[in-house]
Amino acid sequence: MLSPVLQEYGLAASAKDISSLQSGLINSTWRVETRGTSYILQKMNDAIFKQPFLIGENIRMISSFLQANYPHYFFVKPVETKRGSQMLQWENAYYRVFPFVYGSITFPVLQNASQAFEAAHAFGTFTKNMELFNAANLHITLPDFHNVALRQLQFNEALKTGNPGRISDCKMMISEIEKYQDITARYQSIAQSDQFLKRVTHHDTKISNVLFDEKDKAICIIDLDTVMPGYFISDVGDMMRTYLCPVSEEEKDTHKIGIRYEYYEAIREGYMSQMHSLLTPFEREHFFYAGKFLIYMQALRFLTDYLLNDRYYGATYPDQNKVRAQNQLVLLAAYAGLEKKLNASPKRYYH
Ligand code: GN1
Ligand code: MG
Repeated sequence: MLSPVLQEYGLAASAKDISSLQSGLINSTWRVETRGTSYILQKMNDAIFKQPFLIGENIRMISSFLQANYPHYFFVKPVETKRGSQMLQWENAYYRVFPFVYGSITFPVLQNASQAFEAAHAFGTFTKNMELFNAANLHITLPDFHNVALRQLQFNEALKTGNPGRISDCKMMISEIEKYQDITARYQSIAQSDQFLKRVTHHDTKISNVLFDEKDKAICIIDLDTVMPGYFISDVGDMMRTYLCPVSEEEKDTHKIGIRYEYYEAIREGYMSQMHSLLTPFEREHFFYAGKFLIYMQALRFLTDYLLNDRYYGATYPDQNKVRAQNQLVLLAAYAGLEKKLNASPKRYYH
């Protein structure tokens, strides 16, 4: 079924093996082995990315800026089709191909704090290198993606229009959410402040979006679909959400959820070694807040989706989005409880 797509890339004849890769909740991904070379093929979810071609344009702008200003910065560009396009439309779906980076490994969860440092350093370097590029030139591929105030409104709406059985089943979680209204209020003051800047932001800094070499050093970051103008709390927050806990958002056993302090320090060191001098003092004060902001927003998004019958994330078993929301709320409570301790840990910002 993918053969006409590969044909457009001139790969159909040489493709020997196509295997599906489990990566992310939104797009579908395959590894394509051809004689001599491997590729990553992705089918975009156009129910979510309504204008996939804008992603291609963003990546084109970013890659030419980096090539001109940081020629040694390693960046994986999409492979062009035979007609010279970075994205292919075929039967109402959109596809892209990337070269597979030889020797690279990805991790579903982090195995040590040094990987957290490496990943945070890599995402920090990306934003730092893009500092002189005008972020406002990027297309907004997902409007209001990390606008927690809007996510809050959507959640409030789901409480009125959502599945009544699910709403009553989630009473405890719904009242737990109410305890965190200050997170949304704080976001609103951030959004109004001229001391909080919109920069080129990745918006999906999970560990599987970093390619590592066999010595655990980051090679590069991938998955630039959600690169848009944004606040640093989006990138740092998603690192906190996904690196600090020893288990993933899918974990049902909430006793396994906890915060690994040394990973927090590693994120801070890795990111700040690149970004400290660019952040305003007001932004720096919000380093811990970044984690609360993102974990809370993800809890809201999973619970909203559950109440609306899983129409965004889908579910492989009936209560999956409820499990994910519960997981994120437990993580949020654990994280929020450590504010003093994490803020007090020594800061260095070198390496
Ligand atoms: C989605 O599919 P993936 O893993 O790249 C989502 C992120 C969420 C994440 C939660 C476009 O990302 O915002 O944090 O699921 N991306 C989109 O697993 O909604
Ligand atoms: Mg993604």
